[in-house]
Amino acid sequence: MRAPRLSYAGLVALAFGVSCGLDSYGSIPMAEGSDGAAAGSTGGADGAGGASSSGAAGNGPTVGAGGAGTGGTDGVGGAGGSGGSVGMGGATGAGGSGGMPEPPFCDPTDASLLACFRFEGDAKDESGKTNTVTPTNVTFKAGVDGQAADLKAGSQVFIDDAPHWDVTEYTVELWYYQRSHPGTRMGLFDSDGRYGFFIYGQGDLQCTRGGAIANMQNMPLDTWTHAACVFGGGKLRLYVNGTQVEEVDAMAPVAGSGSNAVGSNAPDNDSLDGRLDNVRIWNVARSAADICKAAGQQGC
Ligand SMILES: [Ca+2]
Ligand SMILES: [Ca+2]
Repeated sequence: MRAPRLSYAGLVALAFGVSCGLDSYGSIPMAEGSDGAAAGSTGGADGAGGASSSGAAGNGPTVGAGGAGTGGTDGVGGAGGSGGSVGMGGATGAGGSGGMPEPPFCDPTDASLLACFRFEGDAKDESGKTNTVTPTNVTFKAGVDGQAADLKAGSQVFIDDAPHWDVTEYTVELWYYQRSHPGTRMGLFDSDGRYGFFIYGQGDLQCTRGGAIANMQNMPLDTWTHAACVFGGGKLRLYVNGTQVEEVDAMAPVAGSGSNAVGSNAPDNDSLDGRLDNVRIWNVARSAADICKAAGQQGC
């Protein structure tokens, strides 16, 4: 993009036209002042138009540069320097238009997304799949991203079984906050008979698939942690805060008839004492870079 060039006369006109304003230019015995103010008005309008149209279309910097060029050209073309100056304002506006929009956190057009909960005051599944969801003893409190589901003994977000829960790969990713250690275990997510994501003992975070376990011990209480279980290609992986901490061999889940639960075992018991936020379950093995980004890390 090329910035408009202002003549010296234009700059003078700009100074008068802008600093004096319409109310006062009439008192200045210079015709240029009057011309500058009029031309500036035209240039300004064109510049703003360029920025506005490119921003609304969301076409990014390329079209944005076109908008700036139009504003600048009109400004220079005007008799007054103030036109060119305001034209540059159009260029600034176009720069802010940004690129292609990011998909939403819960993208209902993503066929691999089986369930998605943001817990913004409700336990609504926003995956676009047909899931029957039944929350029990769940309230909503501060989370890592807006609100979170707050759970305690007897709490769960139950999801009925459906054919799409029979998978050969999967990813469960979420933020959790644990308030106390379990008597036996606490469920983060369980797809009954297929796979699970639990906390045992004194903060022993476990991805379970059949007899295989990928785990990390001594996880802290009262701390928000991003955690993910990923299964694909015969490997079960646990990620903590976007970094893989263990990988073990495992067999793929077999088709079954199990129900699912967020925040407890399925079908019941072993509830989490704590909070969950931004829970997503997929029928694919998400990449290390995907998990790293979901955890909010840089340089993934
Ligand atoms: Ca949330
Ligand atoms: Ca179970």
